[in-house]
Amino acid sequence: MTASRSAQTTTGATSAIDHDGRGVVKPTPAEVMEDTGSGLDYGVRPDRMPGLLTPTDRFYIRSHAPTPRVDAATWTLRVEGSGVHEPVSYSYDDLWNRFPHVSVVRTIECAGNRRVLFGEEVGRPFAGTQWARGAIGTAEWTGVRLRDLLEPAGITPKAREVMPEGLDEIRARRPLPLDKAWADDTVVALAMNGEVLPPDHGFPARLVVSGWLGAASIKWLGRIEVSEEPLYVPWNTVDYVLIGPDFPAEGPARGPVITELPVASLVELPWPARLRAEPQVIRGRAFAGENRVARVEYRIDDGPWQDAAIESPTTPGVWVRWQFRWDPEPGEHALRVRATDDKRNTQPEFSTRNELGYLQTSVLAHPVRVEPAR
Ligand SMILES: Nc1nc2c(c(=O)[nH]1)N[C@H]1C(S)=C(S)[C@@H](COP(=O)(O)O)O[C@H]1N2
Ligand SMILES: [Mo]
Repeated sequence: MTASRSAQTTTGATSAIDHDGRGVVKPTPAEVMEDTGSGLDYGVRPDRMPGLLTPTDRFYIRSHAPTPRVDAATWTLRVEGSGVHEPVSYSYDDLWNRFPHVSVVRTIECAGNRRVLFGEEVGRPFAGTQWARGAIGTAEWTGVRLRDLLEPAGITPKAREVMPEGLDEIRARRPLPLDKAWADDTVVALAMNGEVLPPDHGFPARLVVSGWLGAASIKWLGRIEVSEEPLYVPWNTVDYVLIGPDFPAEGPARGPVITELPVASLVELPWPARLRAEPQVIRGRAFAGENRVARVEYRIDDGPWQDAAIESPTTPGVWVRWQFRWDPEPGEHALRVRATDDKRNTQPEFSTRNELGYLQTSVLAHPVRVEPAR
């Protein structure tokens, strides 16, 4: 990185902002990523997703503060709080060598994904990161089960919440209930797609919380608090909660806390799309949080809903790939896709209104212009 400005934080982590005002480390070329304009947040281009796994070079980045540079040699991960008998501390080496490793393929999606489209749906833009459709990605995460790191501290019978905390400037943190912390696929990841975790995605260690909003998957872990009392922090009281007339405050929280993500889908074409009037395959993804995607349907203009073929395993916590064949007529078209999960939840006609513009899930009319075939 050239001409960088660095700030030392109390943890020994350093954060850097480059001369273009970017707070991220990896290159984010426009050929594969969409710049939201915040200097920190970049989405993947939906038409540049080659496989089930999102290559790390284009995996979306959502960071509330610049990527901290953490020295793994001196880094420790501490487990403490009222819910443990004896605090413990692990080194980077401990995580690599003292524990069994698991690898899980899991999708991470930001609760604010598609916020720009949500704004168009309600006729007024939302504040917050200006996501189009790219705040979602799937990787193979390798590391240690969270519960394997908690158990040695001795969990008290009254322990109820587990709160991972990041080493970034804002100390990002958000509690999980004990049962989610104990899940087989709640993992402290050290590697992503077979490579050591890159700085922007949480080096040296990040949490991966399957099927939940991305904000639960805390990056740059430094501390894990286990508590016998409920914990209230910004990310479960004023951010990442549903705020609005339909949602009464819940204690210190301005509304219900967002946890698992509802079913939604994505077409792997630019928005708007331009196609030739010739037979072709239209591809996309659907994701249902902790549920399985059961069905994906598409509709061209006012035509009937038809089934798309699901081309990958339907696993909770992982998106599926779908496709269908289309021989479009020249002209302007609206392509609609609607996914349904195994609990019979279907994408609705309207997203659930909320002040911060989270959870856009309504069926989108994807604009497609078809040019005559040559
Ligand atoms: N420490 C820390 N962890 C964090 C964040 C953050 O700003 N700081 N952002 C969260 C949010 S809102 C999302 S959507 C995911 C994004 O993960 P990614 O940047 O690896 O795609 O990380 C989560 N973990
Ligand atoms: Mo997010």
